[in-house]
Amino acid sequence: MPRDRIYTRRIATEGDRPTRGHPPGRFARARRVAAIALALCVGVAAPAAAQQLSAGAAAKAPKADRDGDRVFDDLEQRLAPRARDERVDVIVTLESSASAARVKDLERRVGPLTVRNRFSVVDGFAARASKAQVAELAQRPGVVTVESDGRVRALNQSGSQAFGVTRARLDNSSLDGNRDGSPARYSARDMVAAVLDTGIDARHRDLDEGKVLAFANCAGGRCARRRAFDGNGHGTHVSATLAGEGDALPDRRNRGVAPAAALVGVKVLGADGTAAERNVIAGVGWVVANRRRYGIEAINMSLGGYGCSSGTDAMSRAANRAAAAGLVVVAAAGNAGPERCTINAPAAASGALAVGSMADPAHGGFLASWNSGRGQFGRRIKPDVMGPGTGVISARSGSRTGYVTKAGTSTASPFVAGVALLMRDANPGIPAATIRSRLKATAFDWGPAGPDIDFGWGRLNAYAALRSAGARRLASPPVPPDHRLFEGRFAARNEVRNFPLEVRNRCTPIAAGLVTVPWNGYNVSGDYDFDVRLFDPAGNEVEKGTGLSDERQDDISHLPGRLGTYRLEVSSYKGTGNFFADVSAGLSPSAGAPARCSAP
Ligand SMILES: [Ca+2]
Ligand SMILES: [Ca+2]
Ligand SMILES: [Ca+2]
Ligand SMILES: [Ca+2]
Repeated sequence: MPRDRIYTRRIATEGDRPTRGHPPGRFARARRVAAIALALCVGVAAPAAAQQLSAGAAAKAPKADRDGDRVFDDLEQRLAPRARDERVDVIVTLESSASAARVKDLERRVGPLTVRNRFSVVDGFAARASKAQVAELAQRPGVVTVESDGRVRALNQSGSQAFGVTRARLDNSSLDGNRDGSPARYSARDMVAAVLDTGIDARHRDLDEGKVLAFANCAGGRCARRRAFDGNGHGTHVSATLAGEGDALPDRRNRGVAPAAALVGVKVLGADGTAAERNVIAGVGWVVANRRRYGIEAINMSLGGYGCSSGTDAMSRAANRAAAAGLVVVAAAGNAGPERCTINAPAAASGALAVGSMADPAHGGFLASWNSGRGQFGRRIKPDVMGPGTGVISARSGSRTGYVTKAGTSTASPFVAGVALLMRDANPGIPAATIRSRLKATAFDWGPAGPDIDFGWGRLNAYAALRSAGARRLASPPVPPDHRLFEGRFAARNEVRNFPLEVRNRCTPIAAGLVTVPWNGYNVSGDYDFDVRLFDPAGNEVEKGTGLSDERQDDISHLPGRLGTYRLEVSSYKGTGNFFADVSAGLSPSAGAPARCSAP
């Protein structure tokens, strides 16, 4: 292997990496410290909700009680520096209902608590309690856990066609979420999704005409009905991705996944995109209590707490309760990646479908490097599936016809929730658990064979999911880009592996995502640094990977200029270990080709 050549050329290219396809500021690699600083700068440019992702994830204790003393690690961490009488917001879960009498009885034992709310959807309550009271509460019979009432935030970052929805609706135009006889009218008899978010701007053309059947404001932890509004814009974008009519434009090209479905807005996040966890628990409770009244079939939560969760916390239990009540619960996996164990509640709940994000294969098809995931508690695998989460165009709040492009698992989650609604539209009797399992079983397997901690069960295949749910007339599945997985191991630095790619159509980008395993966190110490480059049939280098600040992943996207054998080169710039590379490309004449592409 020509190690010396590679090494020499590497030095020449340091700090000069292309940034295409990624959020801004992701080109640093020569100086690891600078790279971390840049990650924080990305947060400043993003909405407030996303700012703390990079900064807070590493230090945050998980939502889990690893030592079994009934006090969650996140609360232990929060209480550690505090005095005995200092009070913090907590959530207490109980073996049975948090009746007023039961809470009063606890107060008689541990002293007065400032009770914020008693929950209906889980047995428990939110309160302010001192460090000493937390210790006493954990000893009381009937108390299951005491955890921090932490913050949740909208999971922002900033292609129906590629994920099979467009083709499914071409084959069966009745797959739109309408079930009450008129696509122009909205009612509880239509497919209905509840969107727990910052609100919904129901004056946008894509969300007007009665689409928002009801709106509840749960700010402050108690839900009350009021007129729909969105002081942030996140919830509006999410809502229109799920069910936007698309009529803000004449050709309706930005319509949502289930454009004739109705929505119920549940405002749990403030205008700054954050809120206390108790708001979310209250919001889920409101949806469960009102599901029959408004015909709610699914819940979308493009939000999450900080730090990873074992799925046993109160928000996760609320999600599980909603799933047990028959609702399809879909939650964004989070954008806190690529650190280990970054999926937070409610996506961590076993009853929630945790959605990670990928670029639309037409735009490259790689795993979004900000995905949360990678090794949850025990043997559980999260995320569950990958949806489209880069360059997603959807309604802009505060405008009648405006659109805005966003990215992140926030945008992938409502897409999957929309597909879940269409599965119910095709088969109203299908249980929520079956929808979850079919969405997973029909996904295209990416990454290492079988479910894995990066891609979960794989890339959403909406067409196959709808067919498996019983949707009729789906007889012409779209041909996805060809997918190859290359795996290997480097025993020393500067080793090189080459993988040939016989490209047979020029309409499908060659996209490669190199992932280094075992995962080793931010490579600030330079433990691993593997690189990927692409050479055309003439041997010219046409692309080199856009490694991010984490260095665990290195991506390429290239529209081939010619047919023939391209060469993907993977090399170890630093460190040793295993790697895998997912490649998507047009290795057969028709694979993944957009309908309008006429190149051979
Ligand atoms: Ca503990
Ligand atoms: Ca209707
Ligand atoms: Ca409209
Ligand atoms: Ca896999």
